[in-house]
Amino acid sequence: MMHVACGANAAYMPYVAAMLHSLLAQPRRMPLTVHFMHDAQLPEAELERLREMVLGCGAEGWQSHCIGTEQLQMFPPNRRFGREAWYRTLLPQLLADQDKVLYLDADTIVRRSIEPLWSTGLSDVTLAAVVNPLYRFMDDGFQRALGIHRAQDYFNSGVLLMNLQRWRARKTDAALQAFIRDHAEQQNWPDQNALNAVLKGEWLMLEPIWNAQNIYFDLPARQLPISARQWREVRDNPAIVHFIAPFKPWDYLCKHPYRADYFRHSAQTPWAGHAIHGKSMTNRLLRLLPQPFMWMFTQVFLRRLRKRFRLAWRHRRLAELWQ
Ligand SMILES: [Mn+2]
Repeated sequence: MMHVACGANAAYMPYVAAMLHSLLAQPRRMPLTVHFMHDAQLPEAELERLREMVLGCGAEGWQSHCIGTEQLQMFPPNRRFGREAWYRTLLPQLLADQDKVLYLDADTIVRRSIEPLWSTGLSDVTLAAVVNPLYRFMDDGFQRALGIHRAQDYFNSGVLLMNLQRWRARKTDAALQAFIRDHAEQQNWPDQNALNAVLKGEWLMLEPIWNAQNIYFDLPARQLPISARQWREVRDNPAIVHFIAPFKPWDYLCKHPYRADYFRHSAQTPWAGHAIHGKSMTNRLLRLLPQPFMWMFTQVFLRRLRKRFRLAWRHRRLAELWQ
């Protein structure tokens, strides 16, 4: 039995449904159980809709796990990420009878059978994951603070093949709690940084096709810590596409090469036809720019501009006070 876990809040139900639809649309020989993590705020009817869809799509098993606030208490709040980001770290406890689980973020789409991934050997590692390279304009100081000095030593936590038995045996929960306690400050990627810090040297590097992050489509091979062969494969035929920030398929500004895959699956879920975000006049113009420029423009340039305006405005106020 393959065990696949994911989680969502009410706002993310349409997206996690599309992900699960894509997962169940792939050919497979092994039976599969879906583990869905949510909180008590999720309406019962929404949960039931997802359960019906998953079983209707042919999953052999369905288990929902309601996460109580007490289970999330130790996790610090974050400006960008909800506490749902920490759900994946609860899997070793939640699936106490299982040895292995494949965790998938709600913002992924599966395009090929996951059976080769599922059968990856994990005998000497706590998990398997794909490298998360950084763009050049990003500050990698946070990685050095975590004790990570090479680009290929930092993994993305959106797709995790977890060795639950080893996690429990090596008391990874305790190590994670200690890290969180000692690093209460805001982290750019909270759960991902914690996992990378705690599992240094304890994880197996997967082929990039299993977690095709935007950067693999944005940059040439020579700027990435992967081979030319891996670069071609991940772009031509990714097995799991991961729609990283800032633009998700449901954002008007998204120009991801595999965006259509998301909509093809979304259209076959009970949440079909959900709203597209950010269809404003400014964004209509912005969308004409090539994607990396759009990215830079909204994430770096606009922010700086806003900051400058706010400062200028404050200076004026001060000047007025002096008069
Ligand atoms: Mn994600």
